[in-house]
Amino acid sequence: RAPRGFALFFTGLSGAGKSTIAQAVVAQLLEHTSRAVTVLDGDEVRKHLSRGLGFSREDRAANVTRIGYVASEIVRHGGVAVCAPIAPYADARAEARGLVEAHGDFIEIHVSTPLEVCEERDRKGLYAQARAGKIAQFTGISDPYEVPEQPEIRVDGSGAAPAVLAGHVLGLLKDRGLL
Ligand code: GGZ
Repeated sequence: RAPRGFALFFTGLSGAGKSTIAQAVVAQLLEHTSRAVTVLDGDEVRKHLSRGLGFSREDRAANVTRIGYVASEIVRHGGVAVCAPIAPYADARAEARGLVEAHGDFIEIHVSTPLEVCEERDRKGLYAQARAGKIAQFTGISDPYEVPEQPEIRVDGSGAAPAVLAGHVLGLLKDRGLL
């Protein structure tokens, strides 16, 4: 029988390091499993699955629910789904969790890099644009981020190298018998 699938659901601010840490996790995962690992990359998701959606509360919820649905299908077939949206609203995260948990484990990873660090780095210049009012509803500046109260694990992107943080995530997966 196929092993139980699981979803890794990274959530956190823009620039927190979600994608970078997710990539490091995938690299380490592939050394430990022969299972299919599918990354639902944020840019790709908004280009295809969620094309046309913006950043209103409703659109963000729709985006996160779609990601949760695709992840649930992957998990249903025993695969590993890796998702890394901002997912700022607790209710949308809970909905994604519910979809996945019908078929396997949902591991919520809060990438808790402080806003000041994300804004200071400002790798894409988006925070400066948000401060200047050129981007509306920007998470952390002019739009909320509801901090996860009970994620399976919290990692601070400013606390250690991505590979080290990824190692913490792998450790959790081993503890849970998923690897
Ligand atoms: C937040 C925005 C916004 C607004 C564009 N607020 O750092 P990035 O650029 O590459 O990642 C951010 C991405 C967020 O999309 P998500 O699909 O992850 O968001 S959500 O889960 O809330 O649906 C950022 C860019 O899109 N971006 N405008 N207003 N991030």
